[in-house]
Amino acid sequence: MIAPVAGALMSSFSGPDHAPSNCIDGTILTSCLSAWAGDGQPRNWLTLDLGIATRVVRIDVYVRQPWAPLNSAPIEVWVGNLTGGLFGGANESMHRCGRRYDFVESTPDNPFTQVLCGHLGVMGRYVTLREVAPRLAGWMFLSEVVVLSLAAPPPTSHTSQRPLQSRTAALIAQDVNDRFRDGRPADELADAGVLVHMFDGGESSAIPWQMSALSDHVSASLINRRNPHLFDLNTDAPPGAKVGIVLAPDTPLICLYAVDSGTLQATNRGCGDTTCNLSAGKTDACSWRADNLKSMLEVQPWFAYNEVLISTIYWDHTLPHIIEAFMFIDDATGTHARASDVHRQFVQQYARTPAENVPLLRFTGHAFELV
Ligand SMILES: [Ca+2]
Repeated sequence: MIAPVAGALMSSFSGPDHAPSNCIDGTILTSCLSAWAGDGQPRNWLTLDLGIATRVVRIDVYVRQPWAPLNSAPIEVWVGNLTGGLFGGANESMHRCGRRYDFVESTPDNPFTQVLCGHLGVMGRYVTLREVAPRLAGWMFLSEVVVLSLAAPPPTSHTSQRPLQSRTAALIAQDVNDRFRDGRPADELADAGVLVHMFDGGESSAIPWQMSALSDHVSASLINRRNPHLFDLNTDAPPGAKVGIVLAPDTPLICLYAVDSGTLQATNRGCGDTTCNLSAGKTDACSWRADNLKSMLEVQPWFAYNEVLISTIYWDHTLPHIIEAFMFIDDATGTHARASDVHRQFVQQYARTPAENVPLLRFTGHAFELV
């Protein structure tokens, strides 16, 4: 699970646009950058404060911004109870995860670098990335650092010690159809309907269910029987384009638009700068807060699809859980074949895990049929 981060400190930073908080703000499009350090200067470092001692199993590092300077020295990742970068290599309260890294820039098929801390993880309140010494003059540049911890242990009651039974494909299809049939304007996602991301070119080419990290948000639509409209690339869609993913009903949303708002270039993780409210009555020039789902659905035009935004970083780090089903709209040549191909790849990837039950569904506009 993603560990909450309470704050970040850096040895120095080059200005307010590159503050250390930019490396923990949930978007890969903002970065933290140290001030220039000359030859012989202390090495640069970035420390994340997790607030409490946490068992860290993995740290994922995004480096993305084509104009920016590359890191000028290899970087080590440490977990423990000390803040800052001045601890000694043999300090018993700090433990290094992985090796020394020359973090490379995020690419569509390799959005981040994984730093592993072993199967059991490493306990610590602080995660520090620091340059190796000795070093030459240069910068330290990172875009986002995500800390993964072991999931909290289950409560120790007799009933919770039984392993969770994974749902069968038929049961998942039934759950999706129940939510579609009963969906209505409501603030809880599971009460409002079914969340669907239609493939729109933002996916990784090598792994179609992984986002490419070219954007910090992913677009989806919340549909139900009352309003089943979906983004589908319309008539110019190539064969097989009308394929999508049904997202888990616990997926957190960033913000909401009552119509397609072309958010790709919008600031503030796609949410823009104007927040909707009921008295303004606007439907397209503003975004609704995620906890105003009911209001957004109430103003959504009956003939249009809505646009709901999800964090790319959340998506990356909750695979395969975020994927409840694959789906397709069977009205274009090759769509069923393309969907089957993606679904087969996914099931092979997650064989012998609960995710191997993720079904493929045909969406008719009225229901999801198990294929
Ligand atoms: Ca960032």
